[in-house]
Amino acid sequence: MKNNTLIILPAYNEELTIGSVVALAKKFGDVLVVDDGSFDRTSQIARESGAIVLRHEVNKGKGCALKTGFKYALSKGYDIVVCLDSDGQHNPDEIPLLLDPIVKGEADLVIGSRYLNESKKEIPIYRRLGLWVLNTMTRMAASVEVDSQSGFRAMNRKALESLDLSSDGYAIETDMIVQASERGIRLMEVPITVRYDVPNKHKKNPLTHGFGVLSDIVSLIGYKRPLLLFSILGMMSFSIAGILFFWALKPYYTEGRVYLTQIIGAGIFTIIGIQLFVAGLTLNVLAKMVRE
Ligand SMILES: Nc1nc2c(ncn2[C@@H]2O[C@H](COP(=O)(O)OP(=O)(O)O)[C@@H](O)[C@H]2O)c(=O)[nH]1
Ligand SMILES: [Mg+2]
Repeated sequence: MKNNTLIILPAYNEELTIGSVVALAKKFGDVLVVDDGSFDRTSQIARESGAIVLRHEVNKGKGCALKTGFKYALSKGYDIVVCLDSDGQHNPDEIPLLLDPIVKGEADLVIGSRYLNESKKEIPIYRRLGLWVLNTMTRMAASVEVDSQSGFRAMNRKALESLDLSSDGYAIETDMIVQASERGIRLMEVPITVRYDVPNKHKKNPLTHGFGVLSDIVSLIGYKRPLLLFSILGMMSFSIAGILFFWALKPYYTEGRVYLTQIIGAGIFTIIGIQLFVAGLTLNVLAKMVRE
């Protein structure tokens, strides 16, 4: 091992960009490409460019690829890991920006953020909306406001050792933040740039990607803070009940009658709301018992 830094590049069918990302990244440490069952020449080009390559025979997801990388870093004794996307959206020349606070001992986990500079203007509008939802959900789960979906990150060994990540897909980004906030890992953000003019910048359709991450984050919140999640769902149910109730009563003053269907609807949503609250309370007690 010549370096104490391992740069981990999760890659799925990135033959167009992997070579240049590896070439630029290797100035800053050893480079590990985790080829996650690509069916193009990702592994071959990564190896030719000077990266260590680990390959999953079948596609297991970005989170799983990162975990393979983290395990490798721990087993080989690296002090620092950096993760970035291998599709060319992140600029490897910005790696030192993320390393700096770690080397200086100011943070354990550094996240490259698109929101701290002009970079956020580059984010397409439809993505901004989705990112806002995911950032808000992450804030609910971890009580920190960050660019939660950014894959450009650096971590020291302390952070690496204390994370025990369960997510296999893109939700790993939020999972890391939630655990960091629970385990006393010092988190910091630094501004980075993100390019949106690269060929295969998104592997997945934005809608399925967004909803996939959202449902994973909701289950993370359900697991970490069940009372919060179920209270919100309960309140939503009560709000619907309230609207139906007013709708049902409206004709009472003018015509002296009420809408029966809306009354029944309001009753059903009230019952659902109460059940959600009870479920939240029960799960909260269970979650506490499990943690103790
Ligand atoms: N290992 C692995 N990497 C993946 C997978 N899906 C995406 N990636 C990598 O994760 C990074 C980000 O994925 P991308 O689809 O560009 O995410 P987006 O830019 O947020 O839409 C890229 O480097 C991809 O090659 C996967 O299933 N496995
Ligand atoms: Mg991308």
